[in-house]
Amino acid sequence: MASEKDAALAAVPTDSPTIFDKIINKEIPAKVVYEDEKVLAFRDIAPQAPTHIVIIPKVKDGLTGLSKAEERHCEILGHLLYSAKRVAEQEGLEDGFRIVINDGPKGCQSVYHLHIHLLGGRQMNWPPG
Ligand code: DGP
Repeated sequence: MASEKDAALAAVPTDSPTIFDKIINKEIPAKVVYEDEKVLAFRDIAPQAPTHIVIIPKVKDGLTGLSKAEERHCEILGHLLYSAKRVAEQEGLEDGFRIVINDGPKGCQSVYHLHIHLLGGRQMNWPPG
C-alpha cells in the first residue's frame, strides 16, 4: 500500500469530483461521526492516531485546497474549524488534539477537496514530519 506521501506526490491537483464527493453522495460508505447542512465529518480510512477524523465542506465551490480559498469562503472556513472543535468535544478529546490541513504536493495533500484532519487520542510531537 502506498504511503500517504506517495499518494500525495501521485495525486493530480484537480477541481474534478474526488472520492469525498462519493462519500457525500453516499456512493461509498464512510463512518460518519458528525453532519450538518454544510459539513460532513467521517473517520479517516488510514488513521494516523486513535482518533482521526476528516471534516469536509459538502459543497466544494472551488475549494480544492486551502490555497484556493477566496474571501467568499470565509464563512465555510470558520464553520469547518468550529465543527472540528465540536467533533473533538464529541470524541472526548478534552486533553488536546491536533488540526491539520495539508495543501499541495509538498503539504502531502492527496485528495483535492479541502479537508481538515482532526487527530487525537495520543501524544503528538513537534515538529511534524
Ligand atoms: P490528505 O492526504 O490531507 O489529502 O488526506 C486525505 C485523507 O483522506 C487521507 O488521510 C486518507 C483519507 N481517505 C482517502 N480516501 C478515503 C476513503 O475512501 N474513505 C475515508 N474514510 N478516508 C479516505
